[in-house]
Amino acid sequence: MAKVAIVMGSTSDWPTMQQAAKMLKSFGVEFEAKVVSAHRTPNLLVEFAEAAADEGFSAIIAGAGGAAHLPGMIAAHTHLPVFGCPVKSKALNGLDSLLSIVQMPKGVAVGTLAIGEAGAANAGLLAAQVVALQEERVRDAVIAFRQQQTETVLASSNSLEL
Ligand code: RP5
Repeated sequence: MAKVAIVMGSTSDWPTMQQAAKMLKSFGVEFEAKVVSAHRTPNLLVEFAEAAADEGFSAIIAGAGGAAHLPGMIAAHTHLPVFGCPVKSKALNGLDSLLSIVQMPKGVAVGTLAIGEAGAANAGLLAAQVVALQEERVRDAVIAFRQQQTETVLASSNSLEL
């Protein structure tokens, strides 16, 4: 069964990154979550990223805040798709995280999501869509989720009153 890795620079990123985990769980996608810091555990980063494909991961979600090198450094050590999540920082509200992740030079790709929880949730959704290419069960769950979401929005607009 395909699985997804969720890595983050610090345990302080977990409140944000657990949105990705919740999304994957809702689709029945197996995942592993762990702290891997580009700055504080650089050797673990290389070890993890180099082994990720052989470990059976289909995609990697990487979240970090501030000078957020983690997604780019992981992408440099694997051919797996990497989805980068900018975590809101205290000093600059995540704009620093976003710019650190999004401006990858040509040749090494990181798919960058929105700052904060919405981005992390969408990273989970994107990773599930990657898994859905191989697993019909997950594809059906993603389609059902999208249909349900559309129906909820359509129904909510019926309740608008002056
Ligand atoms: C980054 O530094 C982490 O991704 C986190 O967003 C930020 C702050 O980390 P802590 O000081 O809270 O551990 O590496």
